Amino acid sequence: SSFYVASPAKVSAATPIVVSTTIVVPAGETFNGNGQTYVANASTLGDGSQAENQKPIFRLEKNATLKNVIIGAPGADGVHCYGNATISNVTWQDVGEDALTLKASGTVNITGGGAYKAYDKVFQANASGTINIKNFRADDIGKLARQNGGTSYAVNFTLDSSDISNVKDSIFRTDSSSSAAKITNTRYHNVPTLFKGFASGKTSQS
Ligand code: ADA
Ligand code: CA
Ligand code: CA
Ligand code: CA
Repeated sequence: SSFYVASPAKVSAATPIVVSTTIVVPAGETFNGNGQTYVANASTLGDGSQAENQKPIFRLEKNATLKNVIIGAPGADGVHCYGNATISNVTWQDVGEDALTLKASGTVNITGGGAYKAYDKVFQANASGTINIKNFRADDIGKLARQNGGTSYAVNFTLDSSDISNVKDSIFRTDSSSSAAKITNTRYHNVPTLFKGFASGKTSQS
């Protein structure tokens, strides 16, 4: 027979880029993902479970920028920032062990994008510094940001003009009496606690 069957229109998203070795963004440089989706090779970087010591998909050296990236599953250990970083329009569709870690002191400015399905933490501060989150969406998470447990250095957290929903624990959590957190102009749905562990006078919400 001689039926002619047309190919279906291509409507699905492009195939994800499977990252087998951490992509390093050198100091001061910008990595623009142009909206493409990146996932970890589970056997080399990590399966995105709650097991510690998975590797990141992206490692940003000081003053690097990551923009227009979608991180899919498995997300492994997400993004590691060694000092100041700019994170613009990055979406974690299914956060792995966590989404982003401040590994060396600096300021991380996260603008736009979002994070979904984080069993525990989205942003993890393992060094002193500042984490500013703006125009962000997060849903189905444990905590939005957490200073590494038992540490006493200072971390300043801010959250502005964002939409946060379905949180199990809190927005910001620390064990350090010198850390601070400020939330402005943000919408919540099903968020039990905004701040956990901060000293009195170190938090504000408006
Ligand atoms: C946990 C763990 C830390 C560190 C952190 C992280 O808090 O206790 O040692 O691994 O996760 O950076 O994911
Ligand atoms: Ca962890
Ligand atoms: Ca997840
Ligand atoms: Ca981690």
